[in-house]
Amino acid sequence: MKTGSALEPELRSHGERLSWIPAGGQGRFRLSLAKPWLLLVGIVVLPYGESLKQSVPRVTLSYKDLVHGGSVSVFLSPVDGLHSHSVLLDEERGRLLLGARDSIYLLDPDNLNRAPRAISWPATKDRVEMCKLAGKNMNLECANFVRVLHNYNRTHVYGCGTGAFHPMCVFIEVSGRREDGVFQVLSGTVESGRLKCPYDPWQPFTSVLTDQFLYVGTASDFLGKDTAFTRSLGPPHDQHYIRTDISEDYWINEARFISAHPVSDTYNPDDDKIYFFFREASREGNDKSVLSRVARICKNDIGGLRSLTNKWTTFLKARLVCSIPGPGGVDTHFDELQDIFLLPTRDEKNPVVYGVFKTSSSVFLGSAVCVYSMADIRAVFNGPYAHKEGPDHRWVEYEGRIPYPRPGTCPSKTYDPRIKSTQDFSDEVVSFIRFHPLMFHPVKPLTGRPVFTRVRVDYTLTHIVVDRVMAEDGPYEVMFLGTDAGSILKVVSITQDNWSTEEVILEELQVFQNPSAILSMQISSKQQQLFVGSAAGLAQVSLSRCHLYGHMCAECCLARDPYCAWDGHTCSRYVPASKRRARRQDIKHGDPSSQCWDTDDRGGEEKIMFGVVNNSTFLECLPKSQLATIRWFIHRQGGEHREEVRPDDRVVLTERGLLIRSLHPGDAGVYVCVAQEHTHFTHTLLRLTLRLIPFGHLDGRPRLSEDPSVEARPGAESRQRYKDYLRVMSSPISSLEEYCNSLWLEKRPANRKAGKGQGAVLGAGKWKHIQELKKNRNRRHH
Ligand SMILES: *[C@@H]1O[C@H](CO)[C@@H](O)[C@H](O)[C@H]1NC(C)=O
Ligand SMILES: *[C@@H]1O[C@H](CO)[C@@H](O)[C@H](O)[C@H]1NC(C)=O
Ligand SMILES: *[C@@H]1O[C@H](CO)[C@@H](O)[C@H](O)[C@H]1NC(C)=O
Ligand SMILES: CC(=O)N[C@H]1CO[C@H](CO)[C@@H](O)[C@@H]1O
Repeated sequence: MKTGSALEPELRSHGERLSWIPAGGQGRFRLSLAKPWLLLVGIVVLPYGESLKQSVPRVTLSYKDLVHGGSVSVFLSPVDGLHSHSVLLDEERGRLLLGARDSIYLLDPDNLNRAPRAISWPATKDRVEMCKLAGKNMNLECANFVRVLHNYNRTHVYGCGTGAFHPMCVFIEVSGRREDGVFQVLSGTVESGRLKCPYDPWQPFTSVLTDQFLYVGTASDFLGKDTAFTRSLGPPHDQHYIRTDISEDYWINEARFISAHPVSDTYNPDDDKIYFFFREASREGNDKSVLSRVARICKNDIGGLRSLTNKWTTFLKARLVCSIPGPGGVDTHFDELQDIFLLPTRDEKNPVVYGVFKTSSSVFLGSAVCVYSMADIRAVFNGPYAHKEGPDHRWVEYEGRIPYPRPGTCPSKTYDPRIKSTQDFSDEVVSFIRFHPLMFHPVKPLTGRPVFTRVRVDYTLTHIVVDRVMAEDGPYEVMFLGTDAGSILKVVSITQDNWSTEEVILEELQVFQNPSAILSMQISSKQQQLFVGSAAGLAQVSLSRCHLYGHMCAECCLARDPYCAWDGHTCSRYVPASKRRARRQDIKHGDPSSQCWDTDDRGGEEKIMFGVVNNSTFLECLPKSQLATIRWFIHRQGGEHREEVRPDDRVVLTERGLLIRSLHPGDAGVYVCVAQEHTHFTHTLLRLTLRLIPFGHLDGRPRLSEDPSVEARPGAESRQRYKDYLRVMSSPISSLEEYCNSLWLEKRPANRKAGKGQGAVLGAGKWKHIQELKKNRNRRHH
């Protein structure tokens, strides 16, 4: 499918205004949001006219926020650029191996920076020279990027690296205690890594090691053209390569391998298979496109005789579709598979398959998550085969006779004593599979459409891991999605009683100080941690940080985070088994009025600010939740009632707070900032008392707040300034106690974000600023 560039409307920025821009001059209109977070949900029109509700992350946490919240720690390499390409997490042995550039690290998964150990494994000087001569990049390509790390047996790990465009593999001995046990590369075991590891460190590829056999999907040459799915290693008596057939038109063409997983299909171990996922170039007549695939081979496939010697004889593949249905059967397709995660279920034969895809169009950028069942995948492999007359023909349904045993079936003595191995297959079966490896039907997502989509954002989703979390109202699958911009989205898809689903982005996390594309991601449900690799390093992030949602039951409830519940005192990790009652949580509706007693609206941070008549002032109020809408109320000095602040030329509502351009004496009063979320639920974030100083009174006086360091120095001078300051106020604070009290109120950690930079200077020269008492504090008065 091609996305229609003619239909693409321009995205234009109109400040904070929403504007309607004609789409492609076809009389359709589309909502353009320069600041999409102003709405709870942005509406996006897909290439074929379907509109899509797109949610906004409820909470966005910067790297600094996460560090302050004790939620992230990062392992950075002692030398430049770690390139965390491969992570081998071994929870049982309490260790984490990290494959990086020219080295392998042995880390403590509980604390990445506790006594890390490293072994150096560079490419040879000759190889680096040749790589440079071939025109490759010295820093990013001509080194040994370790991309394969698997446990081989109790004492040995098998690893491969790109070896400066000359892949190599080796056994690594890891035994004894992590701190002082054996950790060494066995240089006597170095061997060629061709067909086991890519040449190009940036090319997608996959590998899995099971029963001492290594299965790899990779490019097998320097140019990365020939791609194959192979098996190698194995017990000493059984070592030879098996690979996919080279016929590109039928088997595998310019594949980018994404993942591979051993899965049992039945209780008979002879039926055990390796399922693997990739995208590849597909030629249908003259159209060339990229399509995503699920494929499989039998674990007991030893290759055929004659035409498929040392080639798989049980290889089958099917298309994996992830699309949004559109009007008239024209769907919006997400064709390029980026990552796969298998979420285990109680039945190990039936894990849930999560896939991340992106669009192929360079105009319509978008990513989606689709979910598949193993039952649907097996049904497609049991269905009709596809048939192609020749290289220039299209695939159609095969309607001829199917040989026995059905091609793709694993040999098993249990089923037919005459067929003990794949070498017992008849020529008919072997030649059938050579030309009919593709199934006619595609595999469609469970719900008929993606469970999550992100379109028209300036990043794509590239990685996924999923955790199943037990909450008060049932189990939830929480997705952690890595992006090429270095952020992580934590998403939950919630199914309502009427079967409609709602996608909620609980958090958007910046896990690195200098964001760059995420290269690897691993989850440890046991440790409640996520390991995220990038070119910069390896980050360890907790799956939840309930305390950051706020102090109130309502804030905890509104968060709708299945990991968190209100325990009567704080928002904390929800443990389903715990006997503690009065755990308050409502993931399905996020409705505090059904869960919380503290919903009466008397809370909120309190502050005092001073403004100068005829000058501008800025009252900052940032909700923790980006889904909240803010309303301002004022109780004027001497006024009877509180009224809602109405914006006009002088009073501007911005997304960070209220800007009053030229203060009138009548502007004095108590300003109340109220957040509204979940349709009706409101709570007060801030009560700000604005007092006014008549213009001109400060002239000729010392400038009190220009240099806080001077003010902080205790001494007679600053005390004098403080007294001066009190004197010039039109409504001076009556006592020192009151002054101190107001400072104390300002410093309360009630709302960290709202407290940050309050009274912030707006474009310094442009708006002359309020002299704020806060900066004028003098510790000696406390
Ligand atoms: C593990 O494999 C290595 C490499 O083949 C071998 O040298 C070693 O003896 C094996 N160890 C055990 C415990 O089997
Ligand atoms: C299902 O219920 C939700 C609220 O619980 C509502 O917003 C939605 O419109 C309903 N969907 C359908 C198809 O009735
Ligand atoms: C504020 O400005 C207005 C006109 O711009 C002027 O008439 C008034 O005197 C000023 N008020 C003060 C207190 O300076
Ligand atoms: C007291 C005070 O801050 N006055 C300022 C008000 O704004 C004008 C210009 O915008 C400044 O010149 C004053 O110093």
